[in-house]
Amino acid sequence: MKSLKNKNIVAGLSLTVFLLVITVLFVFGFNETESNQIEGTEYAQLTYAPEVPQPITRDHPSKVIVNLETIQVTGNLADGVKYNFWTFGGKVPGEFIRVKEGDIVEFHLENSPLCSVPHSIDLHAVSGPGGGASASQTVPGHASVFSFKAVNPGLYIYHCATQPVPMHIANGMYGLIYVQPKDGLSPVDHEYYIMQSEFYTSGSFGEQGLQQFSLEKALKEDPTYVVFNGSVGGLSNDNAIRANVGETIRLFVGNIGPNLTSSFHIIGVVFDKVYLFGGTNVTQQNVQTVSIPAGGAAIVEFKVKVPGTYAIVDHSIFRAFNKGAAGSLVVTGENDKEIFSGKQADELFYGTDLDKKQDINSSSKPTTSGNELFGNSIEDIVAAGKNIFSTVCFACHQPDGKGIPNVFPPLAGSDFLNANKERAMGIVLHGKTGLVTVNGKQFNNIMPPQNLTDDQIAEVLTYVYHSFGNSGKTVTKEEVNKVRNEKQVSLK
Ligand code: HEC
Ligand SMILES: [Cu+2]
Repeated sequence: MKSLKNKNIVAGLSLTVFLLVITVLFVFGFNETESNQIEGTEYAQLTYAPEVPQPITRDHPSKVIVNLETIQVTGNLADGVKYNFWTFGGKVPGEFIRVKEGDIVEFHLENSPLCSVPHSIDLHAVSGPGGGASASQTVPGHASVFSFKAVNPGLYIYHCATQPVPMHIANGMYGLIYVQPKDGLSPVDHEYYIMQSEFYTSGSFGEQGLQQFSLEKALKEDPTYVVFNGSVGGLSNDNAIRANVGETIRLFVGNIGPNLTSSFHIIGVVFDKVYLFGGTNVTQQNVQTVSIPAGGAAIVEFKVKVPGTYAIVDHSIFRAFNKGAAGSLVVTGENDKEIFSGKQADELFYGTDLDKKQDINSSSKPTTSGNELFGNSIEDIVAAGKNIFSTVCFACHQPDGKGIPNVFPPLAGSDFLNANKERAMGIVLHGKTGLVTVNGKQFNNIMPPQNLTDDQIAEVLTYVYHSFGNSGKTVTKEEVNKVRNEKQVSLK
């Protein structure tokens, strides 16, 4: 009797515990698996830089099919500079892939029958050996399929992982995949895709024609080109990103390298929020420059406040001015003079301590002039001018006189220069701003007045006219002196 009663109690108790466990499982466990349940199948939207696929609005994970084709194409690395790019989707950088945290991604890597070598993909968003590399090795004319779960949200690089891997990467095989966090990100007015990368070419910067990959330069980590979105100008003019005053912008920025770390910066913009390394936390607010490692990414957000063209650069600044790492953000709309006044005055300034100033000047000015080191023959004048050119002018107009597309006009074969020698003297004497058209290309930049003597200006211009395929004119110091005085008279 007693034992029977005990048995009943035990049975009753276990039933209660059982029901409790079921309830707990139901309330917490089952509900949770419901919101994580894969529902439906869809094709990923893919976009070319600088576009980013629309935010994903569904509130559940799905099976997402990605079709990405590897294909080799010959394209422009810079004006007149050709390169045989190896690509994901036909362009550099490869197409932007957007999926959502928890999605099952069914990846189809299709290697074009026109390719000469096998390709594959390593997605940094994948948890698994090689990031998909061995599962996706694909010979030309084949397609490989593998699946992965987008477990970790964030912004990730993808790249080819076929031997020799560095060469496949250096030839253009990379892009970005964004695994949108479950809860999404705050809405913004524009999202854009920017990828920084390096090219190592057999010829020097700007050398025309088809360029070969240079293993030697790649090993020295000495790129010929550092570019945004695949080429010099890949993020400028028609390829620039755009917004209106008052709008918010989110940039998904990748840096594949293959060697260098990027010091990503927009001149005249402070990043309101930075998701460093492309992770999911806002790691800092109010940031000027973001460091992006090779094979890494970052997300930056900011609001544009006044109109104008903003230069997007790698602040390792020689890369921006001399290797192509410059793009633009064009902002249109109403000005706000309180945020930024623009130039309010340009007044004469005579210096605070004239003696000191002269000292500084004389030590920084080129010391060579026809009177000192050289004689008076045309060869001597040209030689003296060459010295001045390679101390002063070369920094902007480049040692070969070809300038930099969109930034510094060429002196080599310049129709503008050759047309009018007095005008050229005036420019070296007084500087030049505003629009100028040289050989059909427009420039709108600033050349500061060059603090040179009449002798030196005569020499450097004679050198320039006798070099770089120019018209062979000679400029004398008397002519320069005349232009100098005319200008002074006309100023009064
Ligand atoms: C700090 C950079 C810089 C330096 C240094 C410089 N220039 Fe320029 N130069 C420019 C820019 C920028 C322009 C175009 C200005 C514009 O857009 O209005 C220009 C324009 C010119 C032009 C007219 C356009 C053309 O291509 O024919 C001449 C000629 C010229 N420079 C000669 C020289 C000479 C000679 C020197 C050296 C004594 C020199 N510059 C030094 C930046 C520079
Ligand atoms: Cu490849």
